[in-house]
Amino acid sequence: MLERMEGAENALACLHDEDYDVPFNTQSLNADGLVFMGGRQQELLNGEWNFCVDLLDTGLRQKWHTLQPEAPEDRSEPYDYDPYLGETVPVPSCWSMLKEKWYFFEGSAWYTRAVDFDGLGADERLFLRVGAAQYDCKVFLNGAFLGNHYGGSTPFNVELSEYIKTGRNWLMLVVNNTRTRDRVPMRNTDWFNYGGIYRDVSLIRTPKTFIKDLYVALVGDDSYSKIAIDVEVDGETSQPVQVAIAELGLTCAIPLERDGRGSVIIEARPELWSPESPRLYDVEATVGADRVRDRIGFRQIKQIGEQLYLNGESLFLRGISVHEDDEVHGKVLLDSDLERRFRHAKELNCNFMRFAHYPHDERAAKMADELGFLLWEEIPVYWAIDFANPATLKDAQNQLRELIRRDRNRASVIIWSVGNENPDTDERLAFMRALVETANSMDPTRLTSAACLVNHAKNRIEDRLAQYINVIGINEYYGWYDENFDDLIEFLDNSDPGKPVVISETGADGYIGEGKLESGFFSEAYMAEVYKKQIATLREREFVKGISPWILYDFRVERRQNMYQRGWNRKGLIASDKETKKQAFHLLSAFYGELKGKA
Ligand code: GCB
Repeated sequence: MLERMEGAENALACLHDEDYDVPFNTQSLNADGLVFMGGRQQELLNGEWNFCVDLLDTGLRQKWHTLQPEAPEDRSEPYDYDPYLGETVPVPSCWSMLKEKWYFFEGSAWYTRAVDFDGLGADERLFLRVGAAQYDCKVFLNGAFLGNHYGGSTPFNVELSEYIKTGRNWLMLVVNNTRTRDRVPMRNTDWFNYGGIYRDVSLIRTPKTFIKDLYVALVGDDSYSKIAIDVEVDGETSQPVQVAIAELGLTCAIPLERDGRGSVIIEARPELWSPESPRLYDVEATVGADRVRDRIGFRQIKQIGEQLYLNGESLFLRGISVHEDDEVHGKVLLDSDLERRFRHAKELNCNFMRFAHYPHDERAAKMADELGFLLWEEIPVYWAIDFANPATLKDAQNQLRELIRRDRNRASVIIWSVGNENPDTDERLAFMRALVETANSMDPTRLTSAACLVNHAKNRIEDRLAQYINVIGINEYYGWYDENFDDLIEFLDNSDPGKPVVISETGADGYIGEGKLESGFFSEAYMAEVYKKQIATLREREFVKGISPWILYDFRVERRQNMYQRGWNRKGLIASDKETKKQAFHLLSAFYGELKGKA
């Protein structure tokens, strides 16, 4: 617990201390702390929280977390904010969407709420889980600093067991969305920098000894008859972990090493998961009083030369890219929004989606598992990351590990992407290789990729990272940023990638609102023309094993302000209302329909 200095002493010290945030910028909450969630009860802490924007970080300077919840008239000193009284906001939400004056706000904001707790049993532990807070989140309970998390799109846990009291507790989260050069993403992006706690916050009770991680996957050769199960247990036990897949008539006991980890490979013949037949199995694991569950599909994804195979059958990815963005809710993803996203992807005849440019809500991959979509998941290593900075690598690696731990039981996820449009420098190569190694070591059952830039100097596919990844993503905008469309033909002719290429982006802006144009850049007609040409050209190329055009819906962004954009990227096949389809939607749907018919 950080001591609070009294009155004038504190008021003065906090004005002169520019290292006020050093004790709190610990990045201490990381992937190693994640608690496996499948089948666990959560007590949601969503709802109204006290709230205050804090542009100058006055709160950390004055140590607002140490303020007692006294009545205003009982205070022994003046203070500049009262965490216990005043304005409230809903959690989850993005503050940018709540008030016009907060729209562009970037800085810290304080969230405070009471947690009335009925006590912890003798054999219990308690964890706080935050689904996502953009970008940096510091956690305080009853005045004690419990840790700090970096990364705006992945979940994190904090153990509260030693700090929670029976009765009333005060939980404070300080969330900061300042864009800086060393973060992941860095300060320049082509999507909106929403701020806030925008996914669920909850409490989780576990037994003293609990299953911290469970990873189940089909492995081995083409007989599709081996399932690997890895478990990790936190706490003392001499018992093995029992795992059952009832529908396969399978049970096994996994003995644990000293570090609490154990693994087995068992013989099994599951029906394979695929987009056409998204078969999932209930998997249950128990140790002592702890029990977790997951619904898991078994499938094999493989890259050989320029080919992709799903369960041994050659695969073409009929995809679409999608952001997590909404006109009204910002980054908060409603179930109805998610359902609509998949409905539109089905209408497009897709079997694949690229979740750009950061980890999406975990419900999305679960739904893809159920509905039968293949996914590309990604971390926001976007554009000019500070590749030479070890702290930046640590942050990127942590986000990747959190994502993989969160989603590696999802059959839908076939690709981990480690970045987007990064320049081919030595520093970037070392940085990205480290990420690829992390992905491969945590999850050898999936492919790696990155959305690479066109090598404009040579107009061909050439990127040193290509030798380390399985699938070469290429973002190409021939017909838009590269106005000479025929250069695409030359680009493809010049290339000999030796690996499958997924056109991870292509497209054009098409504005269909008031004042729309009938032809030329930003017109719907021009956008459709680009799609026609792209489709006609890309379909002819053997090494192109998938396409995920940019993008399903128009999305909000600060950096685009011409009169057809007005703060929006208009490359959506559907406008920002998520209803109005542009011509290009129908073109892509017809093309994918034809491919689907042939498959
Ligand atoms: C890109 C980026 C994407 C942008 C898109 C565009 O290459 O990867 O984030 O939004 O182009 O519209 O320019």
